[in-house]
Amino acid sequence: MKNIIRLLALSALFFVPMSHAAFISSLHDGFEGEGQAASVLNYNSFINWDITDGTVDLISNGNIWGISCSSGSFCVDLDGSSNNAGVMTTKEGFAAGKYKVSFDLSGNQRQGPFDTVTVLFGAGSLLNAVVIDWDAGWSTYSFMVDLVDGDKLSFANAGGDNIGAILDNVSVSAVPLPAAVWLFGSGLMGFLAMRRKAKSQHI
Ligand SMILES: [Ca+2]
Ligand SMILES: [Ca+2]
Ligand SMILES: [Ca+2]
Repeated sequence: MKNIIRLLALSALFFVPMSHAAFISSLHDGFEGEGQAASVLNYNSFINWDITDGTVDLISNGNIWGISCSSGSFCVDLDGSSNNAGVMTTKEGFAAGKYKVSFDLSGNQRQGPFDTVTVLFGAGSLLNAVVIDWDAGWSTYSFMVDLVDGDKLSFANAGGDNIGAILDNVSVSAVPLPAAVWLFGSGLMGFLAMRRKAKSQHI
């Protein structure tokens, strides 16, 4: 009986890592799936994002403000329409590991001088603070990051003049282990199999 209890306690220990399944390992969002017909000011119903402070605007490509998205029909003005620029944070946390993060950002396309966008992971690990001129065209920004379990990605435009940098095509992908590691792993397995075979021939 004692052994069974011990076994149960041990298996409970082994099952702890299963909770990692709650974390995601990729996110690709060009804001095309929100199901809106036009721009929505102070939009707060994103599929993949919580607005954890202030507001952002969902922008329809070529709207009355003449804002062009990087691709597709929708993108996001990171400074909404409430005089309090938003903080956009992924709803889900990412599983620990190495990731490639990229996103498209343009200037606010309306008035000078510039906007500053802070890109963060987790509890304040700064990925970058992008200073972007109002008339800067679309650029893709890419980074490699090491994440711990539960890290969330967030974007925050400084200020609150309702005119923020424009975000599109956010992509976060886990970077697979280098092929060399797999080769080494299968080589090791082959070696062990050979050893096992050699051993059995001795008997
Ligand atoms: Ca888009
Ligand atoms: Ca706005
Ligand atoms: Ca601004």
